[in-house]
Amino acid sequence: MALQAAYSLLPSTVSIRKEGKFSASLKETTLTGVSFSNHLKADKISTLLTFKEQRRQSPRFSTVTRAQTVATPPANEASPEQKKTQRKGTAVITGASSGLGLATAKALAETGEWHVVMACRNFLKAEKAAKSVGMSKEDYTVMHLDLASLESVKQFVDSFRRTERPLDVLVCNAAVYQPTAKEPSFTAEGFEISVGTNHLGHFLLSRLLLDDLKKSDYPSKRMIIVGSITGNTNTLAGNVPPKANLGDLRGLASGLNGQNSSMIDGGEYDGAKAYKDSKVCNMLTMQELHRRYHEETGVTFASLYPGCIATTGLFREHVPLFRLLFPPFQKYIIKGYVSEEEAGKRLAQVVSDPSLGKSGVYWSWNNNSSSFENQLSKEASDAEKAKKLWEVSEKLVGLA
Ligand code: NDP
Ligand code: PMR
Repeated sequence: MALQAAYSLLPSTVSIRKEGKFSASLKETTLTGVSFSNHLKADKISTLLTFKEQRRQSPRFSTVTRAQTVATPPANEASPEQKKTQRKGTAVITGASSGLGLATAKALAETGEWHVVMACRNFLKAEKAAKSVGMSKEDYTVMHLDLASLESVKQFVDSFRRTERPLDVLVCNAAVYQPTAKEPSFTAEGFEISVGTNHLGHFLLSRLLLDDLKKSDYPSKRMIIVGSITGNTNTLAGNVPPKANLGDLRGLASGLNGQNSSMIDGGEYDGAKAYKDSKVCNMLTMQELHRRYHEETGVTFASLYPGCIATTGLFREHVPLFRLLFPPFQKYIIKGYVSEEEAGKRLAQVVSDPSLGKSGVYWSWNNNSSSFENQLSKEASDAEKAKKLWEVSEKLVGLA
């Protein structure tokens, strides 16, 4: 939290030291918010930063890039594969009433090839948002979904099925971030709200809608769960305290209801950490879905870091000074900033671009807005942890 105050003092050099774990210095750099190991040459890295923990965790850190750059045509250019499609695709996007979700809905609707189901907790806000970005009535449907209630998730699935629309792509995008909360708040079923909404709500939704995706005859069926750099401790952003850490999942296993703990690792409540933990859960869930279902169903499972969209509603509960300084900090110092529009185009590529059809991938974009397969941190790619998370989450949402 002390770091937030540091924004008021930010010069062109940023230094962080925390418990001797790492130190980093940024000066005249062009950091775009992607994993250093993918992005900077080894010689630059060594002059820019000493990243002891990273080196300990990943011997690959000092070697440059296994990332693959893929040339991606703009989302609104129809590929031959898309042209063959007889009907519009249907994409369900959670949290499409603002920020990334809304920008993605708009980008998809504009192609004329997608009908977007905006799955939102605030029906009126979503309707207004769709109108405000100029989406045409025939390109979207707003449906109620409150991810902080498992009952609402089930009702949404029932209502969606009643529309008799096929499901071709599901985008799990909605999230809450409570960095300044002193005490945890809880979902309808009593789970800490960040993990309850961002992970458990989406976990149930994705499990229930997998059957619907399976039934789709669309050429490329996809399920996308939005991740983030801040959950990945193989990056500088992921090393800004408090760091994501699920531990042995003891807090989650004991119900995440504040009686034993409201944190997945069983520790003291920290709203910023709870959000980052939830993003690790999102990225682990995507990989577990891939391992369990990709071959059997042909569904592509993917996650992404769209860039730092520093102006969205995600930061609505942050202190005013943070909201003032975060966008210029990201634009001019970190150079990780992307506009909502650009981020929406990126997520729309993961939805529909044939060149991003590979399953099990965590996508990121470089300075030229070219997509590449990024590497997840040790924890966010831990298959054992993903399996355990899956099993514990199944129990909590009533699937096991
Ligand atoms: P926004 O706050 O603009 O969007 C979040 C959306 O989630 C809103 O539409 C919000 O609805 C919705 N939402 C929140 N709680 C619920 C709920 N209980 N049920 C249904 N919907 C809910 O933030 P962003 O656009 O920035 O965030 C979108 C995604 O992008 C998140 O997954 C976030 O983790 C990720 N991300 C964002 C980054 C950034 O820099 N902003 C960076 C990396 C990842 P409402 O409008 O009603 O509040
Ligand atoms: Mg970060 C490469 C550097 C980088 C990137 C790409 C981000 C992205 N951040 C970076 C660096 C730093 N941040 C540094 C050096 C600092 C210390 C001054 C810093 C601080 C910081 C704070 C206090 N950053 C933040 C916060 C938040 O509250 C945001 C957060 O963690 O939300 C969970 C955030 C973010 N930084 C990012 C991104 C993308 C965020 C938004 C969070 C997300 O959705 O994951």
